[in-house]
Amino acid sequence: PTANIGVVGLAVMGSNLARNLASREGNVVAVTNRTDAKVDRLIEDHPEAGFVPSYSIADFAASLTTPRTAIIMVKAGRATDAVIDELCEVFEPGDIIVDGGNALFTDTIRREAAVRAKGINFVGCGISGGEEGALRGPSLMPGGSAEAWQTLGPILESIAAVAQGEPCVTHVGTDGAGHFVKMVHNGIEYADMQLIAESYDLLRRVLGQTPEQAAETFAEWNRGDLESYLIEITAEVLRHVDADTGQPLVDVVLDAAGAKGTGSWTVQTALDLGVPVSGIAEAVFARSLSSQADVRAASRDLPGPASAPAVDDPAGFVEDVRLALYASKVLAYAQGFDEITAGAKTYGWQIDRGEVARIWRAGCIIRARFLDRITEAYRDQPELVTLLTAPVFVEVLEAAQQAWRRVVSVAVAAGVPVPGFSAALAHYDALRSERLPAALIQAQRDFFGAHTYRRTDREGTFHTLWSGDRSEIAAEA
Ligand code: 2AM
Repeated sequence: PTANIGVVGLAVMGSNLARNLASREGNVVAVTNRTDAKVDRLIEDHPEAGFVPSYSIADFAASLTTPRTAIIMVKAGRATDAVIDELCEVFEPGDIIVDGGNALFTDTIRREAAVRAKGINFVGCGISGGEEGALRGPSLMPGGSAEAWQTLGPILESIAAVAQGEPCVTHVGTDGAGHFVKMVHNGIEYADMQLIAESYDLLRRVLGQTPEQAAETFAEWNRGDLESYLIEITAEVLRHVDADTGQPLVDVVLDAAGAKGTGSWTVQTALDLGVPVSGIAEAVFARSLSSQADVRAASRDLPGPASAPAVDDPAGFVEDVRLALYASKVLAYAQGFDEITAGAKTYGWQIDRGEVARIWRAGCIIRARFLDRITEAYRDQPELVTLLTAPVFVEVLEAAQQAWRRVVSVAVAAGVPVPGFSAALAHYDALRSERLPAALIQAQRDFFGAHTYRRTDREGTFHTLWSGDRSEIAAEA
């Protein structure tokens, strides 16, 4: 055996990850794939990598030094289970199987338990950054045991993206913690993209900016607090002209957004955990709505406002939109971190949220200057209840909240949908409220279903005899 790390599954992501591994000092990389041709192709195209090829799982296992460490890069779902089963046949106790696919964290929890029962380590590892990230340095979110991290950690540190001298990888937590955090990362990505899209829509529909002018606005924003990969590529996309028609590309792309499901997982999981991630949910729903061609066609002639309100100070409005975007983004990230907090509690993970923000600073789609502030906020206050009250974000919200309200008001008056901005603002105002109308909802529930309520002034659980004399009785908790 000569290889210290192996990759099973040599489609684009797997090949790129294998090449990344091979390019780092000290790694010798074993590779295999169900279809032999992909192995041959990789070896042929990249002789410099010094790969150790195998054409069976048994030979692959034999080519690895112990503890054997293999990263599975196959299609999430049944293929992953099939490859895990094959590896378990030939691996020995103490060896390490890593799933680098986009697995649902509950699958990872199930697989980890099954593989651990055989004495083999199983690590679900979220990998973000797409094909380019896999090749040049992704953000890596491994779960699994501390024992597996001992061996795997240095290997993953060698290939991860680097932010301010630190590799974008940490041992997130046990079993499915890594895939859970990767899922939330993707949910936040949906929210971030939706908020940028709403900003763009306002610039065009309220101010009448051309895509080129909007590109300038985003490029300008990218020089300040909002500096991020997504803002940067937004400017590039908006500037791009379609070769066929000479039109801005954004005007010829069909306005129906696709999704691969990880955003939905984030929201479904949040519903199960009872965590309001309305910013992420609105982003997922906005994509669904965009793809409802029949409902949109049927609704096109519904009445809207007669005229859009005139904006007397266009530059002021642009700055308002920037602040609304920033504030909404703070809310969306706070919601994502709330979900991580709740997930950690429910599944028994010790997740250092500052570390999570730290490893998202490079390599992944949501990389941004902003994540430095989240990292620092959690470093200063590791037990922070909500990101919103970190001094750095209080300052942002203070500076932005009036502008945020103006933007939502103008959008509503103009009939331009801003589900992300307005959901974030509603969340913010609900959290600020001393009293919520939840009191009325509890009383209604008690009325029709005897669901009982608690009181602000006394301990205990109570029920009003709504269909009797309407006196109050103590109820069983
Ligand atoms: P293939 O090249 O033989 O199709 C992405 O599709 C990767 O997952 C490919 O490397 C593919 O192998 C692999 N894959 C898909 N289903 C698989 C399975 N059931 N067993 C092993 N590998 C599989």
